[in-house]
Order: sequence, then structure tokens, then C-alpha cells
Amino acid sequence: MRETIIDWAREYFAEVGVDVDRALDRLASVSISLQCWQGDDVGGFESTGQALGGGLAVTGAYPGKARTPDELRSDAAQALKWIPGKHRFNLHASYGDFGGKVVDRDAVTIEHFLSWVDWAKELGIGLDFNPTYFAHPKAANGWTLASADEGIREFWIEHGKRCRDIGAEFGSRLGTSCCTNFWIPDGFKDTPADRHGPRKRLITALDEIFRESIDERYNVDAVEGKLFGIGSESYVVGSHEFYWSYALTRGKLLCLDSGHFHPTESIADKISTALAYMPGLMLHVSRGVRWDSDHIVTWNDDLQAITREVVQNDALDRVRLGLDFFDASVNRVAAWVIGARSLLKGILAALLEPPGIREAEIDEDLTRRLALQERMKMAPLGVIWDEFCIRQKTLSESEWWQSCRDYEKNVLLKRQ
Ligand code: RNT
Ligand code: ZN
Repeated sequence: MRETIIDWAREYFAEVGVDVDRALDRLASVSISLQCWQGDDVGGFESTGQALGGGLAVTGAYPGKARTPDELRSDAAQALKWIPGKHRFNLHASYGDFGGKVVDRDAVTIEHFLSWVDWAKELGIGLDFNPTYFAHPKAANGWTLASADEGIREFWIEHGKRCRDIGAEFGSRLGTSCCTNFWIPDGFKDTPADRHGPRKRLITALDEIFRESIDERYNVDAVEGKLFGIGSESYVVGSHEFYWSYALTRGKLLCLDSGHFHPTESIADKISTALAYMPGLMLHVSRGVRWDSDHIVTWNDDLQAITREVVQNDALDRVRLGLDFFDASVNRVAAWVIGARSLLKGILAALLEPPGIREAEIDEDLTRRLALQERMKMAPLGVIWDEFCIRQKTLSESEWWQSCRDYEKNVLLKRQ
């Protein structure tokens, strides 16, 4: 039965000029960077008990969140099992294994992340990294690298440098280059008098952080802009244009977060332009609902517009795919799995796009283009997706969920 259905689906796609097996091989080589912060509501493992801040907000009180590095590793390893393919894990600096000691941000070293490296080695996965510019007394008023206070800037510059070094250690120890992504919250709630000064300070601070060059085989830096945050509604120093220009002039990766724009502004149309000028991109695939709400990624039009741009620009090797959402209202492990599987489905759909769509455009037959685009929305994608899960020895849509419920019952709910 299964064979018949798959053969039929393969036939369906062959008819429109798509080789399903080639698409599945390509999909198998795609790595998604799974964000550590979905596992514990961006809490981290510092023992300082700081509120989140930085304009970030997590809502929900689903039981069972990870409280220690070991618990987070156990949860993430489960999630990775239910996500077909080989993926990566994306750590924040506040997630070090600090052993109950207070280690300030300007003192983090690879020592605090060795248990993560061991874990990654065991799983055979790569690690990515992020300096943490929030949830800290020196970021309490929401200003870090662009602060008017030189001491504050110095502190956060040191943090940034150390994080790149940790990233490079990840890269060299794991044999796969780490992407260290910089996002800072700095901005004003209300109308600023000076928009220029903070941006100049941020440029100087970033240039200082990036002064030492690091072998790209070990670490690449990315910079992430934003339109606004809670408490920085009127002005964000590190805006989209700011980092686009910074990345372009400094040879850094630009990180586009799909939740960091006006609700109707999609990052999909920015990808082809960025790739025309820049060596690559980092994506934080997220789902904003009315604002930068960081909802779990689902297989919707926005997502598909993004994944088709990456695929149709032939840029799967130049775009680092990361997830960025944090939802505490549902099972956190399931959140990872649903978000990552959705992103992979988006890539699969893009890989299965018939060449005829582009050919119709070249022929200036826009009616044919539209008709084929619409036809493909009902194509048997789900059958091919199931086949991918089977080939990757991952549980299917109906099965992973049951295992996840068992894990919830046997592990997560026992954490109370
Ligand atoms: C914040 C940025 C940033 C964070 C993570 C936790 O708006 O999107 O990427 O979500 O660093
Ligand atoms: Zn982000």
C-alpha cells in the first residue's frame, strides 16, 4: 500500500519535471540550528536570578521546563530524534554549565561550555552561539554596546570577544564552523534626540569586538537587526538598515529574523538582494503574530515564501537556517519538533517546485505560471514528507507525537 502511494506521488511530480529522489537527497543535507532557548523560556543557567528583559517576553506556564544543562540536553536530544536529518544546536552564553558558581558575562570561557561540546560530539552535531546581551544588571536599562557609558560598553565588548572565542572553540573542536550571532536590545521607548550618536558608538564597539580575525572554518559572525522591542518602540540602534550596511561593509553574515519587521513586511523578498551582495545569510525563522511574538514556526505562506527563496536562489549552502521562537504555553520539546519539521517541510515544498513555473515566466505566460503555482499547492507533498521521515529513520507525523507524550509523562511532568 505504502509503496503504491509513494510511486503514485513520485509519478505525480515526475510529470511536472521534478525528481523526488533528488529532492529528498538534497533535503537530507540541510541542517537547522535548534535554538536552546525554546527549552527553558530563555532562562539560561546563571545563578543570578535576573529577569529576562531586553524587550523579550515569554508567555505560558506549561509544566516540565528544563532546569539544568542536563535536563536541557536530554530534552533537546529527544527533539532531535524526532526531526529528520542531521541538525545543530544553538546556545546562548547564559547557558553555560556554571556549576552553581557566579560567572559574569565578561568572564565566560570555553571551560563553561565543555559539557555542551562533549554532548554535541556524542550526538555528532555542530554548535552555534550567541552572546547574551540581556537578563543582566549591566543591561538593566536596555543599553549595552551602544550605551553612552564607556564602562558599560567595555564590559559588553569583552563579552562579545569572549563569545567569538568560544564559538571558534566549538568550531575547531567539533569540526564544523560555528555561527556566533550578535543581537543587542539597545533602543529608546520614546522619541530620541540623537539617533546618530548611539549608532556611531555601536559601530565602534562592534569593530572592536571583531578586531581579531578568526578562521572561518571555526567561527563566522552574524549580526541581527530589529524594528522595535518592548521598551524600544521608537528607536532601535541596531536597525535592519544598520546591520545590512554593517554586514556588507565588514564582511559579516546578516541575520534576518522573520519576526523583526512590520507585520506585513516579509524577509522573503530581501533574500535575493542580500545574496546578490553578500557571501551568505543567517536566518532566524520565527513567526510573529501581530508583533515580534516568537510563535512556533508553522508551515504557512510566510514560511514557504522564505524557503522557496532560499531554494530557488540555489542558496541552501550559503544560508544558515536557525529557528527563533519561545513558547511556554505548550510542551517545549514538541515546540522544537513542530517548528523544525515545519521548516523542513517548507524546504521540501520548495525543492519540489516544478521548473515549469520559471519556464512559464520566461515565456511571459503569466497565466500558466499562476495556474501551475496554484496546482502545486494541492500536490501530494505529505506523502513525500512521510517518505523522507522513513528514509531518515525518524518517526512519522502520527508516531513522534505519541512518543513525545510518553516523554512528557515519564520525564517532563516528573520535574515538578
Ligand atoms: C531578539 C532576537 C534574538 C533572540 C535570541 C534569544 O528579538 O530575535 O535573536 O530571540 O537571541
Ligand atoms: Zn532572532
